[in-house]
Amino acid sequence: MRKLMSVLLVLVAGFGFAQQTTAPDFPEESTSKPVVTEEKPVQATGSVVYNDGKVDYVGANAKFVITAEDKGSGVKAIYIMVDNSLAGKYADPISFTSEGKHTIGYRVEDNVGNLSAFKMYEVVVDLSAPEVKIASDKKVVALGDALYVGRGASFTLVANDKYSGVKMAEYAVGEGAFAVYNGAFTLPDQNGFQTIRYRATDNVGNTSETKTYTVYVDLNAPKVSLSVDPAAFEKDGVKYVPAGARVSLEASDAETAVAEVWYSIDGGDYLPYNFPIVLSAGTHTVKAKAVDLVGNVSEEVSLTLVVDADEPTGDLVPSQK
Ligand SMILES: [Ca+2]
Ligand SMILES: [Ca+2]
Ligand SMILES: [Ca+2]
Repeated sequence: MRKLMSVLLVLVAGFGFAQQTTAPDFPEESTSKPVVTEEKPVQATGSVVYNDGKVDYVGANAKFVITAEDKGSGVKAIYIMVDNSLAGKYADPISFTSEGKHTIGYRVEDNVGNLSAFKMYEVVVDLSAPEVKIASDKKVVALGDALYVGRGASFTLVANDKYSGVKMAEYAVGEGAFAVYNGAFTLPDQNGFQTIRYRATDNVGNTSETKTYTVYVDLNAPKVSLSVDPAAFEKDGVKYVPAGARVSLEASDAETAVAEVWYSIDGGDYLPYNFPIVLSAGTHTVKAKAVDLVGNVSEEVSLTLVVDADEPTGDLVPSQK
């Protein structure tokens, strides 16, 4: 008993457990050792096992089986420590209920009292699926409950996993089947609501809930028009207006809204439009374009007017009749 107590003290000191009071046997190493079988004496079963080159990762329901052999007298017992607590003789497969890193220490005794070296097995239990997010390279605008994006937008998935790491992300467009995500993807060139479903799976097989992302693809630029008040008088294809006439720009967008309206006079720089434009006398060309909330730019429209500021003249000519 005295010997056993000193063994326990050594062990407790060795593993840094000062509060262990009722520890079971965990004998010291001795010569003429039994061996734990193979390179990996602790085998995980009941789950996908992923090794990142350093440590095993397992999913839910994993159990750990320890096997040992002895050439002479035969294996008497395998002594184990689970998560650094003495756990007595190994009998049934070991399991863990909490996520994160766990350890199984073990030592084998043969039937004549020889002990193997103490070995430690580390495993990370991963019970949670990756988090996955979707993003677009183009501006996505929220209007009411809906999201809108312009022509040519591409989408990326970003997945993160706490323990075993992301094995893959997948996505499906519309009613299509899931495909493995390999980089940015685009949606079909169809105006209207489109749906992307996406999910991610970690290296031990935890798959996230499938998320749905619905976005309105706005392929259409705003419509923009120019008008003048008072209305032009047209003669021989030329539009005449009086001095002080005001040129107005109107723009509308069927899907989202107009974000910006621009105008240019006589080929000058485009300027933001705020108020109706009053032109000086002579011939002028006003051009306009508009941009919707998701960046679609309209075609340019133009209006050429002659501002007739000259008062008419009249002579009274006596009639010969
Ligand atoms: Ca032996
Ligand atoms: Ca995970
Ligand atoms: Ca639009």
